[in-house]
Amino acid sequence: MKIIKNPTRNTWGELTKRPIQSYEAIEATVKLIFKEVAVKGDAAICKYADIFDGVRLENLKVTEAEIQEAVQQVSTDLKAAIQLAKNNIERFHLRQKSIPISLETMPGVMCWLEKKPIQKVGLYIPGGTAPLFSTVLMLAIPAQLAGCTEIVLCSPPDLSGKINPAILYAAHICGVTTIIKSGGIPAIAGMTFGTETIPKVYKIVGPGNQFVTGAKQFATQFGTAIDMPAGPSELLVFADTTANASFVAADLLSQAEHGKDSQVVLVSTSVSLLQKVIREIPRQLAGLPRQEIVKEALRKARFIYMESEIEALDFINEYAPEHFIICASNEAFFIRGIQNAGSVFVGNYSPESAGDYASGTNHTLPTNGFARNYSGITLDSFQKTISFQKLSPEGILAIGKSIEVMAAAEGLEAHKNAVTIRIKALQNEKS
Ligand code: HSO
Ligand code: ZN
Repeated sequence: MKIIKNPTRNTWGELTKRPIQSYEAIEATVKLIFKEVAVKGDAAICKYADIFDGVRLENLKVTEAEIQEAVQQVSTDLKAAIQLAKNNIERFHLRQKSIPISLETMPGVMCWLEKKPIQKVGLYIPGGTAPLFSTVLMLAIPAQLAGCTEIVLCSPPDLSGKINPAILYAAHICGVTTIIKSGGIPAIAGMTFGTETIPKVYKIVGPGNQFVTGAKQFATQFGTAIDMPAGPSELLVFADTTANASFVAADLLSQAEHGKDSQVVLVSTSVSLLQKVIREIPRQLAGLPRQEIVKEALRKARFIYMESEIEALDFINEYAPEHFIICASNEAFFIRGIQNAGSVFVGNYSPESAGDYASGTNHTLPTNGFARNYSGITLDSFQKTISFQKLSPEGILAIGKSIEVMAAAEGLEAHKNAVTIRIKALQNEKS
């Protein structure tokens, strides 16, 4: 773990690159599985559960009995913790309900917007080494608050054909309507086309590996919306001498334990802080169970010294981190200046874990530089905005002439006529 000092701007492109695989490598597999699921439905889903998850499924859809069994299995402690997190996430996402917007742009011309839920949504919860039931909360809570009527959840089963009880419990208390034992490309294909058991959805959200991400991107060709092109999780910390090196090391490790492909970056205006963190990491690492994963992820870690805060901020905006922790005396400068980040954690007592689980913000966030042009999940991710208008006779008379002139200038006579016919009718009524 070496310190990169004052990297020149022409090296930033390389320094901000993420360690990810290209879509081309998996494209053929994605296409093949989509085709099979479209034609054979459940049979294809079960075939791939056998191949990828090593399990012969008796039932694709989780039964009520399985849910009740899971409810029994989750400890009282965990239920209470989930409840606290759920309350905060619910309250913060409920606050995101926007005030209705309406405006009479001219006398008699009333315009307004209404938000409507995306009726059918699909939530993807990855399998793998950590059962991410917290992600169920992050997706299902806003979906339910938005008013989605069909909330489908897909997650891969384990070798005994079961989904982790905490995932089932979280889905159960957050209003998920159908839980399907399917993961990876087949699950995304299933929700895209619909099968005998899997409902077809209009939008698919949630994290996943490169296969899931590739499949989600492919799904858009069939009219399914997706949240964002997700990639491996990442964290960038800016820390100066006011930061606590042990806290910073702990945060970097918390991100690194997600997966071998996770990336952590520390940017600092203090060489001594960087050195302290680098010394602290192995100490804390020694006590962690997921050492192999962390060590591999740390190989791609970056420790960067920047002389100036302005340069540091420019670099951070170019990197566009999924998570950005600010531990600096001049925190207001970074809060004001950050343009590209998924979620920002301010001060020494705001670990990423707070947002990952329980503070109330969402942890489904843009990675791989997509924080430049995408937002994380919010209530809006589960709704559309419909515009409305109502014109009175006074209104059509007020803007009619302009519409006629514009329509004529575009050579669209029928458009013009739709107005002229009304104006004439109103004039006839008067006379
Ligand atoms: N850091 C992950 C979310 C997560 N962490 C779930 C723990 N559980 C992506 O924001
Ligand atoms: Zn995390």
